[in-house]
Amino acid sequence: MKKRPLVVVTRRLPGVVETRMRELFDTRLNLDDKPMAQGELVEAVKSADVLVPTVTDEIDASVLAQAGPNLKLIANFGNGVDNIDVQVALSRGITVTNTPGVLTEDTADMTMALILAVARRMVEGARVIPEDEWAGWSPTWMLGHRITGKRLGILGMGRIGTALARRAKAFGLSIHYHNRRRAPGTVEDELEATYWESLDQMLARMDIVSVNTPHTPATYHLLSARRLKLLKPEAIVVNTARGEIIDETALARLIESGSIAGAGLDVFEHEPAVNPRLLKLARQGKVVLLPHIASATHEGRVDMGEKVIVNIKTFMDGHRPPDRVLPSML
Ligand code: 8YV
Repeated sequence: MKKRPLVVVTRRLPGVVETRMRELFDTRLNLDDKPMAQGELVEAVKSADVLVPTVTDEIDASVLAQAGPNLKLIANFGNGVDNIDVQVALSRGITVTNTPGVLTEDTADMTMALILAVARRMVEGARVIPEDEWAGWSPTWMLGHRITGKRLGILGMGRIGTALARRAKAFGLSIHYHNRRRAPGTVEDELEATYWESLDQMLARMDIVSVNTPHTPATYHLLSARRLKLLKPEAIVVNTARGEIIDETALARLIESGSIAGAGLDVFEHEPAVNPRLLKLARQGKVVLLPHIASATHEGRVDMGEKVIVNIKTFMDGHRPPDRVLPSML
């Protein structure tokens, strides 16, 4: 690869990251930060040596089919790579990298915050004073549910699932998990975690279920209508992974009918559109909806940018970039 590759960045990144990229590469930035239309993405892949997309860019097979011969690396600014058809990219000899590790703690924090927000009715409560509706304290008013002593079922015990488990254990929750592979004994011991080989059996026994698995063809609607019906009526569901993992309409219907108590969602099936049923439930205080901000910290975004730069630089220097996405991860 050339010494100064043409790097096309699809969205605005933190200033320090953009500056460093300009110093190192022939960088084309998206200064107005508008998500690129598919046509603009096609133009980008035709000319770029390296593309730096984000979750808002759909780098699908039709975009990749038009990639120019120079495109050798897609360095995703983000952990999840479900916005990219990685199989097609790899089959065309394009390396794909992501930014794992640096958003783990922030995402786990926000997952814990969502659990507390739903169980303790924080968003409903926080509206009362600004809207001048506080008539004063009452022993039976605005009661939520205690989380200490409850069972948390983590779907996907990777980095973020494990970081969530550490936090949740400190809050007195018992840790249960379902994962493709059982976690090492040392991790289970540390977290006093119970492994459930059967997701269905785990779901039926949990008070809180957290989705922390990547979105792949195998996890699409993993929480299907059938599985969601296995949950207890007191259960709550939180999702800081990807909207597609839950059948959102089924979730909304089950909350409407009282078969599930509530949900805390940071991600949605058709972002930025949000299912109108969920919006209605949010207005009723039954769900807490956040606009995909679980990893949104200044520190995290700079760290992600640095990871992108290291991946590009290593690749340019002829070495294997540290965060290559391999077919076994899909
Ligand atoms: C990022 C995320 O904000 O990294 C991920 O997978 O979902 C988010 O936390 C986004 O992906 C940036 O592209």
